[in-house]
Amino acid sequence: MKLGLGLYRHMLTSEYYAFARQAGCTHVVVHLVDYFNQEESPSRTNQPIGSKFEPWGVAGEADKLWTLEELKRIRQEVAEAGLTLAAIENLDPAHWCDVLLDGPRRPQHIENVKAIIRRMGEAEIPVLGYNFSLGGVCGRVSGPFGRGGAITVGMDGPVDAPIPNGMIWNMIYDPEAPSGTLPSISHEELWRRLENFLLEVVPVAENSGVRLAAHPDDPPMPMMRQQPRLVYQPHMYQKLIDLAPGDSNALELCVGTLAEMTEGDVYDAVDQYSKQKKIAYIHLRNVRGKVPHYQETFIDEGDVDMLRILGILHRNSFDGVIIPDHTPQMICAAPWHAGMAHSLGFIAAGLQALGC
Ligand SMILES: [Mn+2]
Repeated sequence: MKLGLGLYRHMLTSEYYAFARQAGCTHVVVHLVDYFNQEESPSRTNQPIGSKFEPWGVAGEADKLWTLEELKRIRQEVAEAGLTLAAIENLDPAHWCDVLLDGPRRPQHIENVKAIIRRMGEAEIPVLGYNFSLGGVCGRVSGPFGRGGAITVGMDGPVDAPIPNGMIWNMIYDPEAPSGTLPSISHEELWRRLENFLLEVVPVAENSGVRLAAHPDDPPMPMMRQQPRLVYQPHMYQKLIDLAPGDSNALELCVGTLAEMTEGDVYDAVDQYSKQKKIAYIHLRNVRGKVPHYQETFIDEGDVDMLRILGILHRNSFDGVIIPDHTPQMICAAPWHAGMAHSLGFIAAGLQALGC
């Protein structure tokens, strides 16, 4: 198994790459969507939270896809820092919102995703993480929920306020949208949209040598903001896998999100999907409680025995990248760095104990 660090767009600098190396990472996962473009600079060091009703920020430009040159440059800069670029995490809503919405520009947006995948293949970036969700990562609260009062995020009850027009996946893709809200759809309709997406895009990914890696819904509620959620129980990941054959239809397995789910068992789920070689990479974070009331914690204080998770992955010969996902903010001059260094040190020790 390989130790990695997830970096937001504004963190794609030599300083952050050096930090990853110093913490023992060999790999990085990068975000090219800028979730923080409406926030003041201090909060850019945290995970994007927004608030219960406010979005993360404004999506990118609809007609400006990530270019081959840009992708190659990032991969090269990461390599020059002594690291390997393992994945890009998340598509920009500006590029594929009508795939999620089944909107009028869907054919163009499917072509956008295919173009990004082909360019990633050419740039030798092997994994694209995505989150097929209308509501996105929404409705969370933050507070001193971590050990010692460390600021972290959680959920404190369902959020049913509908999604305003012009917003998808908790970002604004059309600031000029008329007032009003997105009509609710059924779970069946959402799964139909996913199936059509996979059937069109997975073959392109196969040909490009890129794996698509699905993140489960975070928070894993059946409904959020009056819209259905896709993968909100562990067994629903199997349904996603079975929709489209091929090695490229894979998972961005988030242990924290699985632990927040109300059914199943997080150890069984990790065993089930790692045995099938369906995990492209892993988000490893801990949590206390389950939806609709849970809190993210330090990696060594939540409900999940992380060493047991690593043991299961090792037994099933998982050889991919593990990143911390999020961590609580530690009280010091560099809260994000301290939280990540703590989590990375814990994971590194776990891997060393297993002989990885
Ligand atoms: Mn995650």
